[in-house]
Amino acid sequence: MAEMNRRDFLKWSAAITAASVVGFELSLPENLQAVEVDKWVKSVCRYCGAGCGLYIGVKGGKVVAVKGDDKNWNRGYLCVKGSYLPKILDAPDRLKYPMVRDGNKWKRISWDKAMNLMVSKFAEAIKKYGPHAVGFYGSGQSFSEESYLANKLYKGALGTNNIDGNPRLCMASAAVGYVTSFGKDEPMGSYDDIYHADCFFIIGSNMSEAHPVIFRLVMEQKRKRNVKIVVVDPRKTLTARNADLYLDFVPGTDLFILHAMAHVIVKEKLYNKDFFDKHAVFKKMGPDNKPVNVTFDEYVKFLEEYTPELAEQKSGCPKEKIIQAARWFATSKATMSFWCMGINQRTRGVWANNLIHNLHLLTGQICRPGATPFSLTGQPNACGGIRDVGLLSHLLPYGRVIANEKHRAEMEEFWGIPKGRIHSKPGPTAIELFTKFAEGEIKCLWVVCTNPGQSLPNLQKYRKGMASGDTFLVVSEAYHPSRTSELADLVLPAALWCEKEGTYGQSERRYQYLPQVIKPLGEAKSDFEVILTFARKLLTALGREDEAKKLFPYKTTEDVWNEMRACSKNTVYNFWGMTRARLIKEHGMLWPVPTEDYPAPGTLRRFTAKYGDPLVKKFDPKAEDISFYGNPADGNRAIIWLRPAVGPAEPADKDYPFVLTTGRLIEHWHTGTMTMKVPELMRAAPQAFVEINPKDAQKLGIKTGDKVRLTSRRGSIVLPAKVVDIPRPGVLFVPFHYPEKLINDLVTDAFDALSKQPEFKISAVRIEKV
Ligand SMILES: Nc1nc2c(c(=O)[nH]1)N[C@H]1C(S)=C(S)[C@@H](COP(=O)(O)OP(=O)(O)OC[C@H]3O[C@@H](n4cnc5c(=O)[nH]c(N)nc54)[C@H](O)[C@@H]3O)O[C@H]1N2
Ligand SMILES: Nc1nc2c(c(=O)[nH]1)N[C@H]1C(S)=C(S)[C@@H](COP(=O)(O)OP(=O)(O)OC[C@H]3O[C@@H](n4cnc5c(=O)[nH]c(N)nc54)[C@H](O)[C@@H]3O)O[C@H]1N2
Ligand code: SF4
Ligand SMILES: [Mo]
Repeated sequence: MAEMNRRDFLKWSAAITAASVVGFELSLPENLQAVEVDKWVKSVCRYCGAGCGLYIGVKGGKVVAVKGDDKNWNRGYLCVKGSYLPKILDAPDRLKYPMVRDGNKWKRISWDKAMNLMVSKFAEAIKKYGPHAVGFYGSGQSFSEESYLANKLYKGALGTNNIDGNPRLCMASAAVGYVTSFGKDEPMGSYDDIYHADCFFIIGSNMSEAHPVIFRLVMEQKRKRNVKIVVVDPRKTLTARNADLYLDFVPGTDLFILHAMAHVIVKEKLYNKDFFDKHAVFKKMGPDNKPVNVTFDEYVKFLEEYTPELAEQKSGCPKEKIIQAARWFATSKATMSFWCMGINQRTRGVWANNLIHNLHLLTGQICRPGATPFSLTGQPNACGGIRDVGLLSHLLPYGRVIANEKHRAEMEEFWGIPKGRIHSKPGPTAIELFTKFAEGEIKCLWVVCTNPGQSLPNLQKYRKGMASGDTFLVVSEAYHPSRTSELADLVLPAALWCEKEGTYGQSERRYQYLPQVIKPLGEAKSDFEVILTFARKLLTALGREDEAKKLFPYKTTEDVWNEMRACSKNTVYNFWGMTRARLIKEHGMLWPVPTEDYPAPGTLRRFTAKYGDPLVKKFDPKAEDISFYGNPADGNRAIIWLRPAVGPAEPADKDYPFVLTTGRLIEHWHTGTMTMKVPELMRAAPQAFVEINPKDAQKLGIKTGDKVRLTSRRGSIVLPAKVVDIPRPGVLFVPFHYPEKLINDLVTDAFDALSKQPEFKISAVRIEKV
């Protein structure tokens, strides 16, 4: 393992991909094979939203190994990151004690002093300026119970919606996409569909590196059955290399491709009229920015101009490929789409999501085994802990929204707080929250389980705000210094993953329980304990001791879990039947699970009574089978949207002739705080680089290893070049993992008007040799 270079490593870790393609199985390196342990404890990987089940091997009070759970959906497979999880726990820079800033130095303080300082700062700001003077920035990696508590404290107790999280950078467009197309969030299908689909349409997702175990299951099907894989991506990634049909194009132009596919489907009459007549309506935005219904004929007319020829001209993708993709999509027995940040991190991210849903609704490739639009979730708990719990500034728990008076009243009653307590205006989203903090409108901000000092776009603007001496920044972190904690006034040591307990909700509506397996390192505490203590102390400091007791009476995370179950009960998210005891026993359960005796694993397919959704009859008693009951306003139908094709905010131009796109490598997790503590992963992917196509490199006289400078309208950076036939000509790729090379200094903070998700995938840059 030690001698592996990145190529060997990829080959191996993509046991994954390669194994299924070339037909051999690769085993894990020797040092990862099961070692001797005192016990194995069932849990879940803490990295990606795939949510692989695993067992944690404990010996002498230490975590010494993990192995895949063969009874869970991942059937015992883990990717490299998951396999090396034990090594993140006792890295030398783990934060063991609360630390307070003392000029340019850090001073250790006691938990009592830390909490008192934090409480006094927050209470003072609230007393002086009102509740909107404080804020919270959370994470799709926190446990659901932690996020639920923070949400209740801010929205329910303090009465401010100044609470958002990193899923705004990640899943917001997917969430708003589901809501606008189907009335409610979350995928309707499940991983089980992989076993039934015979066409996989993968767009804007590098599954082989970012969701390797899911991709492995897909590749397995390819080896066993006659399935087709279509990949749409401006980079010829490992995922694309495994496609039967690969569509490459200029970043930001894929709305034209999706429209052209619909155009072909309509022109060749490959649609399913029975299906959309019964289950969909067509809509466009009217002149006053209100949606209006239109007919199928109007939709056909709208599509007329979006010919494959136009798409080729705009995107650079040959029209024959677009036509072929459309035919396979429509005529396969069952088509399953996967997409991720190539679609979501866009100024037209919601529209792009809608266009994918359109294709499924137009062809009836939905709500039966194998046919489903499946948005891949980034973080392990972006679904359960953020989208479902409602920890975004416009949301309330379980499908309720701030803007809806009835929803606010429901939550006020449920939480037992005065009517009108929940503020009626949606709060600031990630970028807006940090803008308000930079401008001093928010005086105190608490960042938990995320590293915005590295992961926000147009970074220097927001880093300056975080560093400002006039405001108070608290960061709950497991490691210190991180690119955020270095800017903080107070840092609180966080227990990691298996040092605490809680629940994750993952890509396919799958909830899983993660037990505490070992004691936290040093004086680290679970975020749950810290948020709960802070909530009580802050309310007390505000003279509201009674409310502190009444709203935050919990002793354990299970108490909170039970409140969450009750909160979901009469909603389309109903998971009342997922008791803690059941989650401990089962290998994940998929909501809806309405009753405690509802059989595990729960609901594999939503919106179809025939394939087992127990809520169809409740919400739409007259439905025979399919009902999009999340959208009663349109008669329980889904919406096919007429969304014009619009390009990115900052396309390449004369001054900045290249498109910079950013993203992930299989070895590293986001800002690297965890995976960069694993020597094996570090050796395989030791440093930042910029990928450039050989044709561009030749023109510019750039060779692999040469130092090049990238410059955008916002900043510049020097990186070693890697000349490789992955990005198409005109495209440069830089991973955002490396803390010493902040690529986000260059990235635009333009965001989608509907989801407020930034366009991390497209910034114009120029490149020169230095
Ligand atoms: N190894 C690893 N795995 C991870 C993570 C990690 O940090 N490391 N993070 C997790 C998280 S939170 C997330 S959100 C996911 C992200 O998972 P992915 O979205 O799959 O990963 P990315 O590398 O961000 O980008 C995906 C692809 O979008 C393509 N792309 C760029 N521009 C465009 C465009 O205009 N249109 C289209 N259609 N595609 C475009 C890129 O070329 C890239 O291949 O990964 C999760 N899994
Ligand atoms: N250029 C570019 N930028 C991007 C993206 C991109 O594709 N390109 N993708 C965006 C996306 S999709 C995402 S999801 C974000 C991710 O960005 P971040 O959320 O900022 O990145 P992470 O490294 O996951 O940060 C999690 C932090 O929490 C700490 N931590 C781990 N466990 C715990 C815990 O239990 N408690 C506490 N308190 N802390 C803990 C980790 O050490 C780490 O510092 O980045 C976004 N930024
Ligand atoms: S695929 Fe995702 S959940 Fe599974 S082991 Fe890898 S990082 Fe963990
Ligand atoms: Mo993400």
